[in-house]
Amino acid sequence: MTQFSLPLPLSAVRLTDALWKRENELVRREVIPYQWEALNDRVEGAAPSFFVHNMRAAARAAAARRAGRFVPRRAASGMVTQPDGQTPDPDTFYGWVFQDSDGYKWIEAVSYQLIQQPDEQLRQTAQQAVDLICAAQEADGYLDTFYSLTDISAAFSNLRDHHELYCFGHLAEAAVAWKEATGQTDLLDAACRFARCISRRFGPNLERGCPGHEIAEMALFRLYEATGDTAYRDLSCFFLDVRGTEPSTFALEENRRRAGEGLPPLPVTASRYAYHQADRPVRDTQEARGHAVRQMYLAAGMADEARLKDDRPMREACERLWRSVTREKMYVTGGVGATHLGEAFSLPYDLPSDTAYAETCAAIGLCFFARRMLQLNPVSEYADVMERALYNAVLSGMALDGKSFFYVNPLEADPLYCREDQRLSHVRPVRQKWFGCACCPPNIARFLSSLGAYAGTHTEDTLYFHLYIAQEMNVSLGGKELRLSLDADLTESGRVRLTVLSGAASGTLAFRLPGWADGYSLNTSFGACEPALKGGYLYLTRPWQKGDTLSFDFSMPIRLLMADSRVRELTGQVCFVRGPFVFCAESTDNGPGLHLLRVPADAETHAVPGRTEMAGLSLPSLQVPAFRVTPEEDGPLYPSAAQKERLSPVTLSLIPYFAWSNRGESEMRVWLPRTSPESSR
Ligand code: FUB
Ligand code: ZN
Repeated sequence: MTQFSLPLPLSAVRLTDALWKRENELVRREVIPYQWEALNDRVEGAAPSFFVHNMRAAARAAAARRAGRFVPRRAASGMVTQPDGQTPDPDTFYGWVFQDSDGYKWIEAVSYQLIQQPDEQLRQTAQQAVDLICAAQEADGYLDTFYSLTDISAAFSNLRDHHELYCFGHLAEAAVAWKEATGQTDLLDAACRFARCISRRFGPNLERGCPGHEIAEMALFRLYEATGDTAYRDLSCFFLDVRGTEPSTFALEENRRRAGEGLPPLPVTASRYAYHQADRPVRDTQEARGHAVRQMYLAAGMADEARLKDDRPMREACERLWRSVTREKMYVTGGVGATHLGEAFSLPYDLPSDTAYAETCAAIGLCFFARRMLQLNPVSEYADVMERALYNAVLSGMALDGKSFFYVNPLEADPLYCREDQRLSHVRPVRQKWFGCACCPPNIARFLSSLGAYAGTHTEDTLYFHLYIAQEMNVSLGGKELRLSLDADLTESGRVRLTVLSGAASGTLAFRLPGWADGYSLNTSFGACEPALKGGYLYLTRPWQKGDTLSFDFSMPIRLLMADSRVRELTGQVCFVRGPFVFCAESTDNGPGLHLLRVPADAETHAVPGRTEMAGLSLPSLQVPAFRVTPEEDGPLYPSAAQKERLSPVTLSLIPYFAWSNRGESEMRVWLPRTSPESSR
């Protein structure tokens, strides 16, 4: 059996990184308390969540059913904002069908924080949520407030659209994390009861069905790895195996609903369900398609299956999916999902900057997928992409003060057009406090709180450093314990220093040679050594002991990138990157009309790195000699192409993309037009 690597447990890692420690603490200090208020609908001016409301109502309904009392069917209310003076009905379900998942993600985030730092008050607050969830569980283990409060007899009748299995997945993720953090099994028992309830209905000799919005797949594998109960693994394999097979389970359930309404059946061919990644068996996947978050979560589940079952065809499908995403459908920021129509992947190379969707959750999903690909095969490309998404498309999702969030992460925004142009109605040029559909904010909270589990993975005798996030860690190498310190600050430079703080062990430390580095130098306390290079990792095998140090200096040049010539929207445009950071221009620094800026082809050689302060954080910045076009007043709309643009020299100030829109409303552009060779100066 191939030896695959596992993430370091969060309890073994302590972040010390200037950027990520701050973000982690921001989540703990600002985001988690704020989100608890949001889940309780106590944030003025923010869209209500209804998580606590729905759970309380479902707990009453479940108690009534347990006591044998009749609970009438009720209509749900789609109301997500409360008109003045209107009090929600205490027994009505409000919001989206997946509202439960917001609270589950919050508990998961709290759990990761508690693992890193015990906090009795926070634990007690989270316990309130856990108790509420347990009380809302039906006697048979079913747990979904939408159906509990509307028509429980219709449970599992619309897996395609109604997210019960999605909510289950988030519950299971939260439950495992809560158990790891507190040692308590209350939520885990609830998740396992719900899993058993699902597996009494769906399975090889039972009803065919699979999640309309994936996540249950990876969550069931996690439940299996946490409990050792193979039933959860097998249920996940069943969901993966049945997906995309004929006749389509989504079509069959739709026809059952149609029959109830006296409507004729629709064709039952799977090909209708590409949006749900269910148009073909998952092992035949050729391309990333449909809803981007669903596709990324499915990919993560597939990669888990490939690891846990050593399933070659599944692994090859993951590799094809990876290539499709990262070679054809990913923004330079690591954002994925180019169209707001269905929050979905678009055609290959269709990557518009201003109408981009690039949902924060989808970038998080790409990180889930990348980490799992690294577990299967430590190849630096996976870590390069994970890092790109993390430092750019994920981090942009949260304001520097942790108080507001982006759902959509465009690469170009003009507040005027965002307001006036209906085609951009999905793009917000400033982060929002909360959303009626609030999937992203708690997802960032749980992901950033668990970051320690993404930087490194290990096998019995090898520790892989995938991300250079400064941290201290306890690891076992060849059965012996080591305490290590990794020092790095990628906002400054590519210098990375590893120190053995205590212990002695023999084995391999494998360091990623980052894609952004031109080369590296290595100094060690134990003399010259020549690491072996494989798959973009530098392998050093030796006996390690207290006091050993090694320092890599990965060069971190400023680079000017252009897009593949098949990306229609980016013809003639360039962007700046340095290390893991993609840079952008804001009108706050560069004046309005960013499209009038012109970047010379040799700009990278003249660009100068610097620092800028924002919200108490010192960030990297770039100063770049460039030009600005002066438009022809009263000129024709379409002058002769022989006419040269009138250019004036300017110095561009660029900031990291993730930090845009932290100083009030501003125009922003990642991709900037190049000067044409004929331009006059
Ligand atoms: O459907 C649940 C979540 O809400 C999805 O992951 C997001 O894309 C949003 O639709
Ligand atoms: Zn989201």
